[in-house]
Amino acid sequence: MDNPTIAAVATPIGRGGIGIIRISGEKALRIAATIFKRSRLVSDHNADTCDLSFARFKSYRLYHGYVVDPANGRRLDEVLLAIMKAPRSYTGEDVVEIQAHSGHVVLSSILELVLKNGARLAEPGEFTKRAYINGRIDLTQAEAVVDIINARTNKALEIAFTQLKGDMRMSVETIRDLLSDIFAEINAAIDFPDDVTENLGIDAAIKTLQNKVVARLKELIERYENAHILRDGLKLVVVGRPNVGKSSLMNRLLQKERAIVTSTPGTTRDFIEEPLGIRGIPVIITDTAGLHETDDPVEVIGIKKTYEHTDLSDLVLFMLDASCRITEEDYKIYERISDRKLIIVINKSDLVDDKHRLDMPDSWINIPRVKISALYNQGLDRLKDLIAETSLSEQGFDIEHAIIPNLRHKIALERSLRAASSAVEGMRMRTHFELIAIDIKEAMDSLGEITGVIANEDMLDKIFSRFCIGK
Ligand SMILES: Nc1nc2c(ncn2[C@@H]2O[C@H](COP(=O)(O)OP(=O)(O)O)[C@@H](O)[C@H]2O)c(=O)[nH]1
Ligand SMILES: [Mg+2]
Repeated sequence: MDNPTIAAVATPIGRGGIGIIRISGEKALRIAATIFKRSRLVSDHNADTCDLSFARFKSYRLYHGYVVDPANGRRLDEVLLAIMKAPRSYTGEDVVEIQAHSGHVVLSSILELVLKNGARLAEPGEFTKRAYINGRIDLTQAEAVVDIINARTNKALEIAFTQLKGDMRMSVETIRDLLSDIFAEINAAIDFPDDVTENLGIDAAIKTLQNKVVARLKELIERYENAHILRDGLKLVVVGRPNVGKSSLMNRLLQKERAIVTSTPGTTRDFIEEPLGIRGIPVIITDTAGLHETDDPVEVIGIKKTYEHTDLSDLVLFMLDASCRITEEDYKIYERISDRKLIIVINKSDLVDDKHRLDMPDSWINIPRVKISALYNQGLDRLKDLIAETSLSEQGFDIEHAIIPNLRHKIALERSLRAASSAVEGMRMRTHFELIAIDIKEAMDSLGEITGVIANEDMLDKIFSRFCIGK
């Protein structure tokens, strides 16, 4: 059979209130009927049990009973069985969920029994992949499922939920439909080149392309640029010479002693990464080895890694020490990171009085800066505001329209935009309709990759490999 019935434990492994085993496919109901005995009297634990033929299961019903190994009649657990018949289920196939007690042994033995009776173990994301293949959801919605599971802030969750509702799909499909209409017109023009209304039609098509396709694509791409960190997280790196207080700041922000703080320079030799939320933005913060000239081979590696991190970061906190002058090392560090988005963090401000000003070169004037004391927890709120302001652009985040493309969508949108722009250019120049048609098709297909009407195995593997087993 080319579409086997699949099963997996759908809840995290470990001890807990309930654990769920999910089964999906043609044989799901049959398997359930084989290993499940329904209780006659719900309230009585020693109640009689009875068989229930799979044909008598009703959709959207919960059945109370026992998982019983048909080979020896042994009861494995007392469970609730949830039945969701095709096509109105998560996967679009018959789905059975066995709600058992959650414990490693009980769940694995029930799963084993299910597998012995005709299912095979599901791959990560396979339930959701089936939902996509059966047309229950499109690819953007499948991706949203992972995003919801991985969401670290309320905003990330909101973006994911908007996408799960299908808002991303709708906006992409609307653009694709427009392109599709134009594609049909162009093809008609290819077939009937002498049509007198041709010029009129082309001008209208140019207008539609510009106002409703190109403009909308640009807007979506901009949304990615402006707000993708709300969904993907902000990569924040703290750099500075040894002993300025980088690890102290990291610990303050995390509100725990994560990094070792000492008065001996060179304590942090490796980088430390931790997730946290700042003003609703999911952040990955990296504490790094102090940057300075050194012969210590471990430190040299640490410093090389620090720069690898800053090169990949969205925002760098460049830390200085308020209590001493800017040093040669500070300048060298600045040279190396000046192309990044920066905030100057002047630490140890508790050691100087309020009026004290650190002498900085003119070229640093326009860099946002904040005075803090990591030791005494001062200025941290201002720093957090600044991080949020600097990393989100003016337009920022429009709560009403939480449609934010992910990187995969953005790349496809850009390809579509290039092709659509080229089509506009071609129409203006009245180039061959055949060439224009190729561009329009390319613009359509790129959008099709976002929703998955056009997909290849590689792309699907990449998307579904992000899932966990049982989802
Ligand atoms: N007075 C003062 N000392 C600080 C402050 N932040 C850190 N320190 C001290 O500076 C030393 C080096 O701190 P650490 O966080 O390890 O610096 P790193 O090498 O940049 O990671 C430690 O003794 C800290 O207690 C601050 O805001 N004020
Ligand atoms: Mg340190």
